[in-house]
Amino acid sequence: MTTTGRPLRVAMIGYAFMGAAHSQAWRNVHRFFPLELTPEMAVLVGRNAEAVQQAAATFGWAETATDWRAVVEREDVDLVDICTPGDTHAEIALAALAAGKHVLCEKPLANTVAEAEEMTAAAEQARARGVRSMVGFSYRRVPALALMRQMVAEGVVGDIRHIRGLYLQDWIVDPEFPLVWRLQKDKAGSGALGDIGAHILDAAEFVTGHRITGVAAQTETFVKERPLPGDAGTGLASTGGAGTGTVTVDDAAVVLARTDAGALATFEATRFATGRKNRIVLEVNGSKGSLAFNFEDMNSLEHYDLAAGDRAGFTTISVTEPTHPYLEAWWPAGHGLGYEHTFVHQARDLLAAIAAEEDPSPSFADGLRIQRLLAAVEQSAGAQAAWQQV
Ligand code: SOE
Repeated sequence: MTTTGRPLRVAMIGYAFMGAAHSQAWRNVHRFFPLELTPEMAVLVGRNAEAVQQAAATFGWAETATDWRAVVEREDVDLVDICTPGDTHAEIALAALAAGKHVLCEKPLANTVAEAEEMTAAAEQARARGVRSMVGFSYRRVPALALMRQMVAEGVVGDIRHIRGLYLQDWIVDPEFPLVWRLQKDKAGSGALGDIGAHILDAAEFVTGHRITGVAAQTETFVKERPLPGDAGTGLASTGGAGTGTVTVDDAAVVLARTDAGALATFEATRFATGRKNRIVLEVNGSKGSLAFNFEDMNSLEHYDLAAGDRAGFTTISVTEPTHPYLEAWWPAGHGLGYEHTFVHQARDLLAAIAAEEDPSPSFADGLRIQRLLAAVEQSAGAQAAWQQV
């Protein structure tokens, strides 16, 4: 489907993994979903002129720039898409909102609660002028997780007793993996906790409608010194023998939590789950049954219905029907979607909200909630308050 909607000119800042995923979304969203607004990939911004020009040619951006401050002020830019490390989210979002630009900001919203509060206040002032903003918790847009949320809201599992969330990766198990920006607190804000723990905390609240009211946590940094990247820390794997540096973030976080609706929850976010590449599990156990999602089988959702008595068992719902969230735009039943489709769905929901003059979800205020949870986890882990030595 090719729409001829009103143009919405996008400037994207940053062009690494998230830049690639967001570019794919801007290229395709209006060719699969009927939209009043058609995104134009106007400007790609990066510090290195030659590298950003190469990325723009690869991803399909019309123009490049190296000064984001000038770009966010341009009259011919309508939306700023922030795909940079967390240490620049606040300054870019604040400038873009002040310039009247809609903003999509990657997760976590910021590196600190204070920054997230400032961004949320600015977003709420901007919305009074019709300026919209969203934070990029993209996993909410996996059809199976959106269906899980619908089924919980319908009461399918009854009262939720347990919420169990895992986000398992293993990309830094090798101690020789260099000290990239995600391992530096001043750039990333935290480690596995903010990078992938934020996703599973958000997904748990999104799916259940519960709000986490308290946490007790432990974090660990297993490898404390790493080779410095050979390219001044921009993140590429080559070390070039430039010496070593101290890892200043967590490698793993484990969290106990309680929710405002009486559930007991556990969350694990780690980059040391050897063999688990991007395993995201969310399971809820309730008084009427259970629902379980595993991103490694992202087009399926498991459902256990207590009412089935001695015929009960976890059944597998194939979340590929056109009646399932987002699926009407894609392939016939059984063909399935991938990680990249969640970003197309995110762009669709953002563009639809802007066109309808509504507030996109998740909002910066939702991002601030998660930022406060991250801070509480770090505070608990640091205080060791609830931990009884054995
Ligand atoms: C790295 O852990 C990462 O790229 C995260 O930053 C993304 O949010 C996640 O979707 C995939 O893994």
